[in-house]
Amino acid sequence: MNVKNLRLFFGLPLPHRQAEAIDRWCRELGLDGRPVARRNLHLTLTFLGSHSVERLAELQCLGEGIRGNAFEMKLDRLETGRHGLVCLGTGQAPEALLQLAGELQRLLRGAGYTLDERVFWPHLTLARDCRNPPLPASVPDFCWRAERFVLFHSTSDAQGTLYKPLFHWPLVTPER
Ligand code: 2AM
Repeated sequence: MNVKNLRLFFGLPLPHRQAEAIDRWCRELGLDGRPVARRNLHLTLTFLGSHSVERLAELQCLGEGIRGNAFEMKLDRLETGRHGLVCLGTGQAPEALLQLAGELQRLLRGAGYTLDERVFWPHLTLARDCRNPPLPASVPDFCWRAERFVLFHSTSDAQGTLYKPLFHWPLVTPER
């Protein structure tokens, strides 16, 4: 394993209760692909790819420089994507989420990172490589207050994939 290079992404972690509820709901979909483990459920803000450990200090500073607002993250749609991806999406992406993802991308590009050119698509992946469409027994209706964002390190070994939080930063509730 190359320990000098880390596969990294910024994302929103899920509170334990929501992860449990989503996992329970997902099991009832009878998906035939590779499910995302409950401990790894998250919403990606921006994916960085593999970078040297030496860049972590710079990424920590970059995260610290972001003043994002907290928001209600609603997941109320079942969506599908490329390569048999099944995920939860949102009917209305909060402005603060779009601002956070946009600000991260702007700062990262400014620091020389090459990012995905596709338009930001807020989604929480449930499973990959599904061949048959999911058959939901109920409409998804999940919501939590996003109060922090995280830099994750994605690791894989014989035990499976684990997204380890490296640093986290608060999202603040604006005063009225
Ligand atoms: P996905 O859920 O749409 O598959 C960790 O791998 C996270 O980063 C996943 O949520 C994954 O998105 C996202 N990710 C992985 N590879 C990516 C890529 N090449 N471009 C954008 N996002 C990626």
